[in-house]
Formats: sequence, C-alpha cells, structure tokens
Amino acid sequence: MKEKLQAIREEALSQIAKAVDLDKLNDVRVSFLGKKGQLTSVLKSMKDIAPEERPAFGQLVNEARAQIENMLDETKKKLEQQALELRLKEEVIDVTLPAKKNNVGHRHPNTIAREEVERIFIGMGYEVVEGPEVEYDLYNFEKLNIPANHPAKDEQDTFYVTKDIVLRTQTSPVQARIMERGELPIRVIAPGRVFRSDEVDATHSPSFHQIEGLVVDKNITFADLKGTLEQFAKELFGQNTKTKFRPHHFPFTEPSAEVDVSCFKCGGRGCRFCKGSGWIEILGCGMVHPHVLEMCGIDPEVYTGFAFGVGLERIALLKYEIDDMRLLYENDARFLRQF
Ligand code: 2U9
Repeated sequence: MKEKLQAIREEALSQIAKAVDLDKLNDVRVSFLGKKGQLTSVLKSMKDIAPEERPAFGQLVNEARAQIENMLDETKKKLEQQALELRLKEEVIDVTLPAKKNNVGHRHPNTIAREEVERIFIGMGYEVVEGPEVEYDLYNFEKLNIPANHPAKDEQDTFYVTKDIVLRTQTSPVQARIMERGELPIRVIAPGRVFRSDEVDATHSPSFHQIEGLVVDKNITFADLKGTLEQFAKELFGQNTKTKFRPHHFPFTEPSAEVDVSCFKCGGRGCRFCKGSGWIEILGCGMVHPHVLEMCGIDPEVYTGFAFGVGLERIALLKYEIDDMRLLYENDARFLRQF
C-alpha cells in the first residue's frame, strides 16, 4: 500500500511538472484528487488496512495530498503568470499603425440647396420657420383663397387624411399661421416637405420640398418683391444673372408672376440647357391677395405683403445639372458623393 501511495505521489508530481497550461494542470488535479482520483481511491481503501496501521498510513496520505496540492497551487500561479505575460505580449498596441478610416457622410444636394437659399435670405434679415406636414384643409386651402370647389383641391392632386385634414400641398399654411399670430412686421421663409398625388417621373414626385417666403409690413410694394428676388437670383446663380417677371395667376397672390433667370450656362444666348430660350424658370411670386391677409386677421388697408415659392428640387437639379429628379431620392452613395 505504501509503495502504491509513493508511486501515485511521484506520478502526480511528475505530471504536474509536465503540465503546459492551466487546462492540463486541472486534468492532473482531477485525475489524482478528484472524486474518482487515484489518491482518493487510496483513501477509500484504508478500510483494508489493519486498524493499528491506519493512523500512520492516514498521515502519509495526508502528507502526499498536501505535497500534491502545494505543487498544484504553485504551478497554477506560475502558469497564470505565463499566460498573462503571453497575452500582454500579443495585445501590444502599435500606436504608429494607420487608424481605421471613418466613413463620414455628407450633405444631400437638396440640403445643400436649402441651406444656400436659407443663407441668402437670413442675410437679408429673414427668419426660418417651420410647421406641420399634416394640415387642416382650412390652412392649406381655405385661408389661401382656394375655396371648396377649386380645381387645386381635386382628389387627384391631394392626399386626404380625412375630409378636413390633408398632407400639405405647399408650405403656405406655415405663413398663414404666422400671420394669424398678428406679430408684425413679418419677414420669414418656410422650407419643408410637401405632397401632391403625382406619378413619379423625371420632374415629378409625390413628395418634394419647397421654400416659400412671406413679407408683410406697411408700404410693401411690388418693387420690394422685385428687388428682393433679383438679389436672390444674383446670389444663387452669379452676379451677372438677369431676371424676367412674367405675369401669371395664383389664387393667393394678386398680381402674380413667374420669374425666369438668364441661363447661367450660356449667359442668355441660348443653349441645350435652357432649350435655346436663354431663360430658365425658377420660382413663382406675387403680392399677397388682400382677401388672404384679411382671412389671416391682417387689415389689408394698413398692411401689404409679398410672397414667393421655390421648388427646392428644381434648384438642386439646376445648380448641379442633374437631369432626373428620381436620382435625388434613390440614396445611391455613388451619385450623392459627387456634390
Ligand atoms: C401666403 C400667401 C401667399 C406663396 C407662393 C408661389 C407663388 C409659387 C410654386 C413654386 C414652385 C410652388 O413648388 S412649386 O411648384 N410656388 O409659385 N408660392 S406665391 O404664396 C403665399 C404663401 C403664403 C399666406
């Protein structure tokens, strides 16, 4: 029995010395000290020894166990230290390596165009205002002089949420709400998304963006409107840009006009870009209709005003010479990266 114990002890110490990692060391521990381990089985066979020899033999087993446990502990510490050193070596950070490139996005051409238009009008003292995309019929149509049976209200053109609530077809309701607040004078631009029940093609989309402007004060005339929009066109398309005001009709303005700018590609001589005419249409405008002022709580005998509306996509398409509006909505990074 003593010889067997001695052999187990030597074998255990030898296997511990050979263990190359913590897993192997644990295997050794289990195979000698575990429930079914070799040393445990020696303890279990104590019952076969003569009772008088048991205490002395028990002490020997305990000594062997203590020795094996000691060596296991020491070896465990040594292997842990080795593993730590190896990890520290492997995880060295080379701060001189080139950093991972961050893929930084950039502004959409629509956003660039909107911010450019905003910058120009902020420079003239305008405030940028916003309002709801889901609007009451009252603000989207009625207060803008577009009564119940007006063709602009056709179900073909407008998204109705209920009989009285629509997806706004223009940003004008924002200005109607500002007028109702009654804080005068007013000098605002209202950028935002608008909706029309249109089929998608190269120049139409059921959802697009506008920037509308509104000025209301005493003694505002068509001359103020003209000067303002001439200045706007020059800042947007270059100082040599000429403007042409053509009579037009809008329900909410009277008189109304559409504005063309001289073609910034050919300077007005006529080219493919302006389809030979020398002019490019960019916006609509007019003096705010007295009935609109009245419906929004402003006395048309005391105050006058002008308003204008620009299609933002149209500005982006013109400025960046994009020939299909659908490209603006596809979010193809290869297209968007160009601007
Ligand atoms: C109020 C009173 C008047 C806004 C105006 C236009 C002319 C105009 C179009 C441009 C291209 C719409 O996106 S587009 O199709 N807009 O021509 N908009 S005057 O007039 C207003 C607005 C609010 C209270």
